[in-house]
Amino acid sequence: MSRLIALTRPVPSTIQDCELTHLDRNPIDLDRAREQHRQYEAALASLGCTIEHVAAADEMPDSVFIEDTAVVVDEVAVITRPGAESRRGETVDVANVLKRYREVRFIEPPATLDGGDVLRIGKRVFVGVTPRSNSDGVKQLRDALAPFGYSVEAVPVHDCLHLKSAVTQVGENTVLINRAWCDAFDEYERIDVHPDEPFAANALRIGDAIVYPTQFPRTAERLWSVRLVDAGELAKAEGGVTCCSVIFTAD
Ligand code: CIR
Repeated sequence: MSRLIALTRPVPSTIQDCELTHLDRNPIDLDRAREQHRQYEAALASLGCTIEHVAAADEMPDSVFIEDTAVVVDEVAVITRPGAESRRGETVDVANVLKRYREVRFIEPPATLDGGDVLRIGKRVFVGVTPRSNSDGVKQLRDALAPFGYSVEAVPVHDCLHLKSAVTQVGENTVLINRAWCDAFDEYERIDVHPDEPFAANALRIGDAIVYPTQFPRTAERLWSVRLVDAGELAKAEGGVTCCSVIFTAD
């Protein structure tokens, strides 16, 4: 029987120096951030994931946001080339771990790609073209995944960090979306975030459960099978619930 693996990476002591694009810098309580990260891992474990840690990287302030470093499907792992130069080194250790589970491909310059811009729904892979992920990144991801029957489509997104800041999958055919940032996905059933909660579209679906931040109670009311986690400290670093793990199946 196949297992669900969740790769995670510890909150680095330097997280205060993280990249910020749409938020002002606010003090991050390191102990609280680490406790919240532990709770997040516990939630994933309770939903059936085996947690596998990639070694901590204190010299890389955004390394906890491991989602951005890899796109993993059943057949292959694609190691990204993050759009923020400060984040490029994060991929090395992640690639070394993923090599144990998958054939590995690499996104090469001049392409950039952040995993946060990649939303896979079945065999369709949507990629937000943002300051972090360029059209070469979309093309290289397409070249890597097309042989396995995936379609890779660019999606316009604006005013937010990543595609998955604006839209995530919450049901077989259902997405949670902030249409002010991404007005697409009309072939899916769309649940809108509550107008007072623009940052609320980032949800992590595991099986039929939805791991979801406590910070967005009004949008949470529109969802089901919600497993709430307090991710307030990591949110100050512009991270959501999808970005702290890379989840895939293994034998
Ligand atoms: C960054 O700007 O790269 C980090 N401070 C936050 C990355 C969040 N990643 C994600 O949502 N996939």
